[in-house]
Order: sequence, then structure tokens, then C-alpha cells
Amino acid sequence: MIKVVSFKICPFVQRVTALLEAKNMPYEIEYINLSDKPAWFLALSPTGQVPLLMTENGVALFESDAIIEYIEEISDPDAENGTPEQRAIDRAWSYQATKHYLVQCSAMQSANQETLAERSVKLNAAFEKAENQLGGGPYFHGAHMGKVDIAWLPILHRAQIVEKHSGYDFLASYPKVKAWQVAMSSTGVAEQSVPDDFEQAFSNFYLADRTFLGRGANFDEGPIEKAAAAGGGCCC
Ligand SMILES: N[C@@H](CCC(=O)N[C@@H](CS)C(=O)NCC(=O)O)C(=O)O
Repeated sequence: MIKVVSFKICPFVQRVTALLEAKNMPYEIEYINLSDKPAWFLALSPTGQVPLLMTENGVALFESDAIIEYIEEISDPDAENGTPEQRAIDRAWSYQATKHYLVQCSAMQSANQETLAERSVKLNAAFEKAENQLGGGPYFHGAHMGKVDIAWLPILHRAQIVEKHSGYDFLASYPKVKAWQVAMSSTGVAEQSVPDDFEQAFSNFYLADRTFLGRGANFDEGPIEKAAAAGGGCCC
């Protein structure tokens, strides 16, 4: 069986597990501690990053883009999946999501309102592009959930948890993206793609008292020293 080496709150891993869940493909998962990477993992992973996927032939694959393409190929080797142009366009729209995973991670870690605004500029531009591209929904290409939807899933899922815990809605100005988030959520794939304690682990990291969102996105709070609060990195 395929095995995914994971870190619980990594968005790149979630893209991979969401695709496996959406395709009903069985897989094992092993979580590692990224601040104390096991020797076996470092021996297998050229980058030292998760996700790492072990194929049924025992080959270690790295880089989520490559892993996604591998899963697409083995799950449906004969699928045409549209024209070469359509596939290129899908990859480009997927890239619009994945290049913003770390941007969202950084925005969520903002210590104060000003930092959140600064760090949200690029994220908002990405939401704006998606808003202009989305049609009548419910998914990116209409009736069926596809690879572009899966690429955006980690961002939409995280925005949903942030809103639930803090009241702050990253998508407030983007009604079509908001409707897309609701449609994606109703599939259940987001919950299936993360461990049971994901929301807790995510909140402990991003919605702790050191972050503006963790303190309930209180726009009336006084100045908070940036240095005393959150850094700008990702989950790891
Ligand atoms: N380009 C990589 C990015 C993966 C990535 O940034 N993974 C993070 C966790 S979210 C990681 O493993 N960080 C540990 C490290 O860089 O040492 C991919 O798409 O797979």
C-alpha cells in the first residue's frame, strides 16, 4: 500500500491526502516530527521535507507537485483528462493555490492587525483571481470536483477553521470563492484528509494567544509588539 510521510498541519501534505481521499485510494500515513527528523526519513528524502510518498514498489517520491501527478497517473492511467491546453491551464490554476500555502501560513501567524493586512495582500490577489475565474460552481470547473479544487482545498479549509475560531473571514470579499469553500466543505474530503486532532493542532499553532487571529481578530485591540508575538514562518 502507498504510504505518506506527513506532518499534521502541513498544507502540502493535505493536498496529497485530499487527492487520495477524493479518489478513494487506500494509503497508510506516518507522522514525523519536523524539528527532530528521523534518520530513515532523511535517508529517503532529498529535500528533508514532507510530503514523502512511498510507492507500492518501495520508491520514495518527494515534492507534492510530482506526487500529485504520480497519483493521477496510477489512479487512472488511461484518462485523457482534457486537452494538453486544459491540463496546462489546470496546472497553472493549481499553482496559483500552492504558491500561496506559505503565504497563508504567514498571514495566519500575524501578531497584529497591520501585519495581517500586509501579509494578506498577495493572498487577496490570489482570491481575486479565483473569484474572477470561477463560474456558476459548485466546483472550479462546474459540476465535478477536480485537481484544481484539490489544490485549493488546504487554503479554503484553513480559512474555514480560522473563521470558526476567530470570526475573521479571509474570503469575506469574494462571494464565489466563499461559495466554493462551502461546496468543498460539504464533500467531507477536507476532514478526511487530516488527522482527528487536526483542528486542535492547527489552532494550537496558528490560533494561539500570540497571533491576532488567536486573540479573536479584535480590531479594537491596542498595538502589539511584533517581536513579542508571532513569527512569519510556516507550520515548521
Ligand atoms: N515544495 C515542497 C514544499 C513542502 C514543505 O514546505 N514542507 C514543509 C512542511 S509544510 C517541510 O517539510 N518543512 C521542513 C523543512 O523544510 O525542513 C512540496 O511541494 O512538497
